[in-house]
Amino acid sequence: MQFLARFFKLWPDPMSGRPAEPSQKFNDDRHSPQPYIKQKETPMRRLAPVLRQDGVDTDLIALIKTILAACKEISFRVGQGALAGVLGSTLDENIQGETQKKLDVLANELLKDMILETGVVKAISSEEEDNTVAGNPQGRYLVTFDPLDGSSNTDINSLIGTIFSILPAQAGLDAADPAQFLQPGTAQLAAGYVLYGPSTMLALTTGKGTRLYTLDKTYGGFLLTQEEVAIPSVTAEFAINMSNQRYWQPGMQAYVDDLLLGKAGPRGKNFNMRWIAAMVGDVHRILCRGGIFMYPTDNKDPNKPDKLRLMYEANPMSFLVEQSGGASSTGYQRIMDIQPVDIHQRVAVILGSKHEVDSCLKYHQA
Ligand code: FDP
Repeated sequence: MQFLARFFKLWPDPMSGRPAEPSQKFNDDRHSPQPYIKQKETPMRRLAPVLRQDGVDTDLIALIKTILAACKEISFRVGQGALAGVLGSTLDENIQGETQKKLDVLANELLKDMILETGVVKAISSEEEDNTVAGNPQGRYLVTFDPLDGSSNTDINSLIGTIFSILPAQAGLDAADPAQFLQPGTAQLAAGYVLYGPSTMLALTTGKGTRLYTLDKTYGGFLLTQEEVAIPSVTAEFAINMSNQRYWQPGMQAYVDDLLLGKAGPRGKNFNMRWIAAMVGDVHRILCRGGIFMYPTDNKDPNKPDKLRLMYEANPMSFLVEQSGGASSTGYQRIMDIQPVDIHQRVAVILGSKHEVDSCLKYHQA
């Protein structure tokens, strides 16, 4: 009897459709340090009416829908896994000297072709393209994207995603000129990612908050499943590749040392750690329940002090995080204020729950 009572307490109430009461297990200090946040119930709505309500331009809506059409196809192929025959590496290397995955190539081709076909895009820039690719000289938009973030996760059937950022086209610059992309993150008109996980989800902002949508595979479109993302400002969860600790700058080493000391240290509370090794997965967790994500500067390879790319990783993620009440910095500067100098530029990234990001930044000032 006791077992049955416990079982039904965890099951959603069939009458109200409300989530079941959280079990104590999920609020355990060691496993889920976040307080249980009851999400506002969100009416199921399709993407286009939500964007129209936000006052988004018709051409921009059409462009976003095209990007998502490509992502739906990527989602389908990712979901097919080994059956799709697209896993494994090609023999090519991209500009960063990384071996391209077949899925990277495929996702890149799909996005590039479909975006350029819209006619509203002046040029695209992609992680997988050495140079920008010109589109319609009269196009009003520029799109920069990482077709498949977290690509080391592809062969292990783990989280991956597509990240995109839309900028205004610049008058007076040729469609083939990469300089038109060198705009700070504050110029972004829209940014988002599509996460290929157990469900396919879209996080999107056009500057009116961040919303989450879920791909309804029965009808083939994205439905609004969280109207307003709000990152809790306080957290006890951090994400960083700890194996690089000895290569970090002293400020970052001291900050993480204090997190690890937990209750016994100056922070006076225990922290939990998560690392998905795909920025898109780690940022998604932060949008859902808070936390801090860091990929700091290190001296492991003097030619590559920073890992993540400004234009198609750090900027769009910073836009989504700031629009959810979070913060995003290199440690010394707000990421979205950086004036880019190169389309494949790399930056240090510290983003997430506002108070925790502020705490981390204090160690950088010392
Ligand atoms: P990946 O190289 O697999 O594409 O984009 C860079 C990135 O993944 C991020 O998505 C991820 O957060 C990070 O690199 C993983 O870095 P580590 O290999 O150091 O774990």
